Amino acid sequence: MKQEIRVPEVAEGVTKGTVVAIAIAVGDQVAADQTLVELETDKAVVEIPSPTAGTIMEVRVEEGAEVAVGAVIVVLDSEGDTGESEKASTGEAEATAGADEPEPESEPEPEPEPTPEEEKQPEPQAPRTAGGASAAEKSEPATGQDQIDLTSVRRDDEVAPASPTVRRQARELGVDIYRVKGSGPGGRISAEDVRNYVRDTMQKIGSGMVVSSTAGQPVQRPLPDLSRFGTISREPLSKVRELTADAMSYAWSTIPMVTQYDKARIDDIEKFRKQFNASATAENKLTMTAFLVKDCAAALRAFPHFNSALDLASKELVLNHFINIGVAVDTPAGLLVPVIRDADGKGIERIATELNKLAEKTRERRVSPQELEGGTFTISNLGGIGGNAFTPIVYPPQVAILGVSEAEMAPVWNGKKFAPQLMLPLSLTYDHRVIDGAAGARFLRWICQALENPLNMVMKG
Ligand code: CAO
Repeated sequence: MKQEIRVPEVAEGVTKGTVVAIAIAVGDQVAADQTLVELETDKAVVEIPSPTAGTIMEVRVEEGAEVAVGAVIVVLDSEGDTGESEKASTGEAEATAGADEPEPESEPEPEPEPTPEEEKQPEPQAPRTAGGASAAEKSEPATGQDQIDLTSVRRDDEVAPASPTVRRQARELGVDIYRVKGSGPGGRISAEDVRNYVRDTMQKIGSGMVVSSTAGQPVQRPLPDLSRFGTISREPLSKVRELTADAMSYAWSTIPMVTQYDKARIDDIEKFRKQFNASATAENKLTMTAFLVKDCAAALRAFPHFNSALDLASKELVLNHFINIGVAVDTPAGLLVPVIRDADGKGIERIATELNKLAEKTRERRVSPQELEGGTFTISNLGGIGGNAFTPIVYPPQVAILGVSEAEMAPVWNGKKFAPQLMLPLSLTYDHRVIDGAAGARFLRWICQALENPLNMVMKG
C-alpha cells in the first residue's frame, strides 16, 4: 500500500525545519520506527521515523532543503507488511546493524514486475549537500561513484554524509563527524569509517605522533544563518588571513601552551636609544625591537632548548644551532613574520638596519618567501600600538614566542622608596611539552636582566 510520510509536528510552535540527513534511498527496505530523515528545527535535531515497515518508493526531499510541517518527505510501499512480520523484523535488524551501509548485504529479494510508476523512479541518490547539489553532481569528472572527489564535496558549509545512526555513534565516541573520511559512494561515512578513525587516532596517540585536528584544512562547522539577526556582508579572506587561520588553528589545537609574564626596567636602554637616534638616519634608526632581537638571540644561546623543534615521531628534540629571529609585522594584508638570520652574530645597529628594511618591505608586500622562512624563535611587539599584556601563540615548529607590550613609567620600590621607572611588559609563551615552567621563568628573567644591564648580553650569551 502506497503511503505518504509527512513532516510531523515535532514540537510546539515549530512549523518547519531543514533536512540535515537522509538515512534511506529509493529501493531501501525499512522497518517500523527506523529513521528516515533527520530534521533540524530551531529547537533541536529530530529524527523522523517510518511509521511502518516497507520499501522506499520516493524520497521527495534533499539534504539542506527547508520543509514545512505536513510536507511529504517520503513515499513508502507498505504492502509487504502484512504476513511478513518475520521479514520486517529481520529487515530492522539489518537496518540497525548496517544503517550506515549504502546497500543491504543480504541477497536481493526477487524483484516484482515494476509498475509504470516504479519504472520512473530515480536511481538511489548520492548524498546531497546543503546547497542541494549531489556529491556526484559536484565532482568532476563523475565517471562513477567510486571516483567522487571528497575534497570537492565535503566543504565547511555542507552536511557530513552519514546516517543518523552513524552520527549518533560518532557523537557517543566524541568524534567530530566532519573529520571522518567516508569510504562509501559519494563519500558516505559508515560506522566502520568512524571506528577506523578512532583506531587510527588512538594508534597515532600511542606512537607519540601529534594528531592534527585540521590535517591542513581549517575545520569549521557550518555557520548558523547570521542574517536572521540583522544585515550581514561578506568579504573574501586574503591568502595571508587564510594561512594565518590554518597556522593558528594548528598551533592552538596541538601545542599545550603556557604564558609567563615579567617586566624589564628599560630606562638606561631607552636613554641610549634616544641619544643614538639623535644622529641616526631612517635606515639605521634604533628601535626597541632591535634591542629585543639581540637580547633574545643571546638568551637562546644560553638556553638552547628554546631554540628547538619537537619531533614526536622520532621521539627527539631537534636543536637548531643557528638562531633566526622572526619579527611579527603588522601589514594591511595581515600578519607576516620576516626573519633576521643569525641574529646572535650581528651587532644591534646592523640588526636595526636590517629590521627597518625588512619591516618596510614586508608592509609593502615586497618581502620574498625566503625572507619569511627558517625562523627559530619569534618576537611580537605590540608596544608601539599599546596594551599592557597579551598571550602570543607559538608558531610551530618553534617552541616559544616573546610578546612585548607598551613600556610605561611605573613606581618601583627600590628598597627605600618608590621611584619612577620605565617598565617594559613581556609575555613569553612556550610549548609546555618541551619547556618546564621553571625554565620558562629563568629564560624570561634572563631576557629582562639583559635589557636592564645590556652587558649581560655579551657576558652571558
Ligand atoms: N613600548 C613602547 N614604545 C614602543 C614599543 C614598546 N614596546 N615598541 C615600539 N615602541 C615605539 C618605538 O620606539 C617607536 O617610537 P619612537 O618613534 O619614539 O622611536 C614607535 O613605538 C614606533 O615603533 P615602530 O613600530 O615603528 O618600530 P619597532 O621596531 O618598535 O616595531 C614592528 C617594528 C615591525 C614590530 C612593528 O612595526 C609592528 O608591526 N608591530 C606589530 C606586530 C604585531 O602585529 N604583532 C601581533 C602579532 S599577534 O601575536
